[in-house]
Amino acid sequence: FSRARVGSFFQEQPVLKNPFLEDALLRGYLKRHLPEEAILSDLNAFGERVAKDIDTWGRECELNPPRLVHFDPWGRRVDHIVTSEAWKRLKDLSAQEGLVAIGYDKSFGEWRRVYQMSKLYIFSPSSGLYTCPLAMTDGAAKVIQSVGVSPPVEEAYRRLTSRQPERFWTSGQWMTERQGGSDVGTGTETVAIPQADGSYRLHGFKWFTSATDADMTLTLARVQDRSGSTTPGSRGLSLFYAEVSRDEDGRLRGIEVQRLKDKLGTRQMPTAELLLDGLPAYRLSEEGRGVASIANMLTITRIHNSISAAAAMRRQVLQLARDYATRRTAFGKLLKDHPLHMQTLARMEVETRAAFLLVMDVCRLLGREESGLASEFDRHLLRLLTPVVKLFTGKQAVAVVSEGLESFGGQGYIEDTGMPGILRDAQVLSIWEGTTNVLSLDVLRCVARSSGMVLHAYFAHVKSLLAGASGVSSLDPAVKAVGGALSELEQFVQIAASRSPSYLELAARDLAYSLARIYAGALLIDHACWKDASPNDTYAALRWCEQELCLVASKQKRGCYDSSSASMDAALVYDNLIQK
Ligand code: UCC
Repeated sequence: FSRARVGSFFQEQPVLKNPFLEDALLRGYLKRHLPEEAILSDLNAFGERVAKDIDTWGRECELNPPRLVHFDPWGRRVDHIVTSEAWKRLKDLSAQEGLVAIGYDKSFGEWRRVYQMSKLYIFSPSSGLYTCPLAMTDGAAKVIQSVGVSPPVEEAYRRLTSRQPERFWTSGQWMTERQGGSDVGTGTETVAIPQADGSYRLHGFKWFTSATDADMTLTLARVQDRSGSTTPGSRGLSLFYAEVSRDEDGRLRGIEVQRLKDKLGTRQMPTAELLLDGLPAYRLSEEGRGVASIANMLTITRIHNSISAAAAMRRQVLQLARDYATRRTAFGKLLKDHPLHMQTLARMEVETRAAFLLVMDVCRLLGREESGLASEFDRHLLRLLTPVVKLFTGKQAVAVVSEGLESFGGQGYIEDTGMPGILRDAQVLSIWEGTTNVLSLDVLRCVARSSGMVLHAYFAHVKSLLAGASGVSSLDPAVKAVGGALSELEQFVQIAASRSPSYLELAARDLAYSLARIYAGALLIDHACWKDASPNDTYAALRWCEQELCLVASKQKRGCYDSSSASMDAALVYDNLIQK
């Protein structure tokens, strides 16, 4: 008998280094827009913590997912969601590092959101999905701010934006019910029964409530009148605030946790089905203004979603794949010396840069709005770009992270490297907080509601970014490409304005993608014109602008949005059924 020989070669694993120091674009962007020493050194120190400690905590959350304990040993219903120690540490860390608070700190002026989101960008891939409760916490603080920081939510606002771990609260966002996650207006069945003291009791079933261990929540319900009737549709929905608390017997007040969801990814985070059985709540919006009032929360969570998307791409490409390429030898040389491998990583890098600049621009606009500096023009841009950037980066993240896994060969497919989890988690980014199609339709709606003013602001801003690059000969091909695509888009809009709503609906997704690609091109060009820009910035802009930027124009020419397309699409999808 002898032991099998296992050989002496073991591949070195990729090493996570300080994600702030490793990110040339992040540092360049901040140096350009926010060159405050205190902020840069805070981000540097935080990046060090992420690489040294926090990444391990995030991994621990994946390895020890939450579980639900329904009953105590003596049979009493307790509904305890048991989370890992690391998940709890991440809550304290989030308060200490001001991951929500910075966004509400007026001392950082119009750049408060860029600072906050830069920190979240560094944190996100190591956060064990703690960024999800933070997104909802931030969104809840924003909603409270918009309805007024006064009782009964004054204390909640202070806690949501606190830097003290013992005071810090997180919030849930319980919107989704059984009848649907997208069509909230039709699908919400939860009723709110008025109480003598002006508060309400909520009764209903929430089908998908993320980070259910939150301290409070915002949710939608229909107020019942004296006869027990409610108003159907969106016009019947109001916004409610409720605290998650326990009674003297340790039972959740007015809530039963039915079960935790068994999800493809984001398993670090407790997502539950909740029966609301008399949950005490306060109405925050006027009656019937629930959707409009919670829209502020959706704006914030969609921006967080976009940051997580850009961060997932950055971690795979810059942090891990490029480090691995300096360690792994195949066919006689390191991966970094194979030009085809470098081409693949460079393409991912270009996608990541575009995503980063798109998201940061939305954060810049949000910061301007919140500090009172936004023009009408800025507000229109923010409204249009929020869904565009969310839907676009969500799709990019899935593609780039998937490609990133391949750059590790078979190891990218091995569970305990931690990499498959990044792909699983990325997949949710295009689904929650509004799917790609729902957000494409949101783009159409905001165009219609603003009588086209959001597009007017968009065209004007892209033109001003391009004007800044005139005379920079190295960028000429990119400037021409974006300028040409913008003219095509303007023509498309003129033609589409006279067509039926169904024509626009078929064009909605391509329109959103065109808006994103053109805008990203303009931002990459703008960044490459900055005085301290590098040749790599120029190269990234040129490469991005080589692709088809205005999809919607070429598809329109091919008749893709004509009414015959809709029936042919359906016939193709149901091909075998029609033949029967
Ligand atoms: O809860 C979920 C899981 C939590 C996970 C959290 C993760 C956070 C990310 C973490 C990163 C790591 S998922 C649930 C997500 N659900 C959605 O996102 C809903 C998707 N559906 C939509 O967005 C739809 O477009 C609806 C529900 C908004 C459509 O409803 P309506 O009633 O048909 O909407 P209307 O009629 O278009 O708009 C009603 C009002 C209007 O205001 P007024 O009446 O003043 O004109 C709109 O202008 O709401 C306003 N409004 C908006 N305002 C609607 N959408 C928006 C918007 N996006 N921005 C501003």
